[in-house]
Amino acid sequence: MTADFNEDGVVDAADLAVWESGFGTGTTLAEGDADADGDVDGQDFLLWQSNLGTSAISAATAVPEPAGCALVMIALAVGAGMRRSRLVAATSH
Ligand SMILES: [Ca+2]
Ligand SMILES: [Ca+2]
Repeated sequence: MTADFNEDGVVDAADLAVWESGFGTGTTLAEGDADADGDVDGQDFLLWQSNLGTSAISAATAVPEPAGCALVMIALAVGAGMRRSRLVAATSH
């Protein structure tokens, strides 16, 4: 599975922007559906976050502050997000 929504070969903030645009309404990979279950939700964000963690780009520098705050709220809403956030933070410092 991949969270490369815009299919440019890297998982980065541009893909997050695609996910944000498709959140709640998208149904395809190009709209942010990373796990191919026909919706764009928190699970797809977690996949994006997981894919991002394996690249050289850290979420802290790639995501503008307002978007970062919104994403933290979304991560809290889906529950499992917090642990992954800490893992990303731990590996990017
Ligand atoms: Ca991409
Ligand atoms: Ca999905």
